[in-house]
Amino acid sequence: MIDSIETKIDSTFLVDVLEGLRSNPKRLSSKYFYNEVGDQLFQKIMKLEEYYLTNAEHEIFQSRKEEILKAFSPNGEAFNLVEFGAGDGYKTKVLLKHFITEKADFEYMPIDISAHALEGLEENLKLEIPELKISPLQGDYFQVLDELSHSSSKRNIILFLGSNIGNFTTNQAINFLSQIRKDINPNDLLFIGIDLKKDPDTILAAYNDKEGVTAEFNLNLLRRINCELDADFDVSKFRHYPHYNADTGECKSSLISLVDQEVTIAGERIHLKQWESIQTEISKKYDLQEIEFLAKKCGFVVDQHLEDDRGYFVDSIWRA
Ligand code: AVJ
Repeated sequence: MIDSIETKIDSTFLVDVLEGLRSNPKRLSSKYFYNEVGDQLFQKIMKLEEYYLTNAEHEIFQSRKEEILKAFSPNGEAFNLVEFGAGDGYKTKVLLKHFITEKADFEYMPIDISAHALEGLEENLKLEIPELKISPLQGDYFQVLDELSHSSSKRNIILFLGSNIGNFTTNQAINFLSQIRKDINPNDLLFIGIDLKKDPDTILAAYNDKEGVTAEFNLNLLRRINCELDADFDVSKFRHYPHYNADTGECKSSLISLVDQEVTIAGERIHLKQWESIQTEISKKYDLQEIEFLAKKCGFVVDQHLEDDRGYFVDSIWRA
């Protein structure tokens, strides 16, 4: 009996969820947003008017693609384009198409934990850009990067786009980026997309869209826990609550319990007081000075900042 429960339930997920809900304040990790429904909702978010991040980075790629290729391959040298957490490749395609048109000598290597996501991306790219050399790598970012650094003599350009770095606290970001720095070779580059501090109203709107897609995205985490961890959250008793702290640049999302309630997860009962929150996501915003400090702290040198016209977003090129 116990055996059958254990094989049905992903134990890391369960341990993380229980640990987070036993903590004070309660928390759940945003990395668990992305099941199949979560992936679809995030695709929808990226198309929202309010979610300026995707358009801003797309604009940067569109208007600076020549410069970007020049930075990646100044004299036509071969390179590997290694993308961490590639998603649907909507923005990356702008670069890939340009590089192909310019006959750049490169291979595209999207890395993802999800084999499913990688298969979809590869299929789509093979249709849309048949000339592209693509080698998807399934696994942990650092393991893959470490292997690649030892096995390939070509320059590795690491793409970490879309302000995914924003999901980390400053300390987590420092650890993550320092690990990248440790794993790469001297001639390699990190190309990192970061959302910038701006009018707090603009930021809040991006995480509180009128259609309620972001609210669904956040609440979907509870639905996922219900399905996968045998839990009984009543989603209607929670409210999506994004809040931005201009002092720290942290836009946090939480789920607020609207009533005093009890939830059962894999047999364990968790009590939630009325108005108690569960922290689910941090989407940190930086300014250019903080980005330079972060780069330096992690052992990188900033080569270039590429910003969109409104100054909403930056793609920053760091060298080892
Ligand atoms: C994919 C982590 C960059 O934090 O802006 C979008 C995820 N969350 N809307 C972000 C997200 C709510 C997104 N990142």
